[in-house]
Amino acid sequence: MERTLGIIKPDAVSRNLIGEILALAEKNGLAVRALKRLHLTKKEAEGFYHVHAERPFFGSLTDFMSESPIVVVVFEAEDAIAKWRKVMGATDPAKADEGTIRKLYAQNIERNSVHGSDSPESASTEIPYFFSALEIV
Ligand code: 3AN
Repeated sequence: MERTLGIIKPDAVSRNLIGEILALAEKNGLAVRALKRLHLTKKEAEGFYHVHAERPFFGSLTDFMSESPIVVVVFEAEDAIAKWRKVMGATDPAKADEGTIRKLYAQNIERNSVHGSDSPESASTEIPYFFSALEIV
């Protein structure tokens, strides 16, 4: 079994899409092992996205991620990382497959409703950024 970090981003939480997004995940075999709603500070958003610090969209992305609450979730499944990324769809909603979360709900490439770890290495740093071992059950 593998674990991955999912985030329901501010654009989706503020449009009351938490339930729809979790339902799509669960229907695709991703089990929720930990879940919480929180409002990141700008500094906390910068810490989470530090690998993108040099990208031109870093300032705008971290403003967006700290504008209003998010929901963070640990999913578990066989191949959870790939499975969740398939359910999310491509980063750019214009390129996302039909039926994916980003095709259904994303507003643009930045306000794209969800995040998912992209490798076992990123999952192993992203999950503990938000959850202690005692919170994952
Ligand atoms: P993904 O979330 O699909 O793994 P990344 O890791 O390349 O994509 O990008 C992280 C986040 O940065 C995206 N979810 C999106 O919100 C934002 N982002 C990526 N590319 C762009 C871009 N060209 N312009 C604005 N925001 C972007």
